[in-house]
Amino acid sequence: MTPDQWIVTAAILALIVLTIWFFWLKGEKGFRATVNSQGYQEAMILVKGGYTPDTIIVEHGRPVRLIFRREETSSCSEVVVLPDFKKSAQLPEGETVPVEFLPDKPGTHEFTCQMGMLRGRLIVN
Ligand SMILES: [Cu+2]
Repeated sequence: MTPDQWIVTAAILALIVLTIWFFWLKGEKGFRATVNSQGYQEAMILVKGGYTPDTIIVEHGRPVRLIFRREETSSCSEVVVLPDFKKSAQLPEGETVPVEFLPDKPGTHEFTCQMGMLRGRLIVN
């Protein structure tokens, strides 16, 4: 390759790196719910000293199913509450509990344990 071609190649590579970097930085931090065959946006959430993942990203207007699995005996996390969607659920230890609702309000919505000590976020786009 001639020096000119080297410069062009380097410039193109730099552009590619910059593009990836830009989108990567711009990307939201959180778990994007996956759409299942019934059209639900689903996410599994492990309840153990907190919520994992603690940030779930969903699209506005499409039904959501959050599947909680509590793997601890601490009574703190016995109940999960989604005040913005008027939802709450008992989470017996070792059981998988689905919570379904329609995310009709864009924005960030919290879900917490009954006392508000454990916190997670649902981001509706
Ligand atoms: Cu609690």
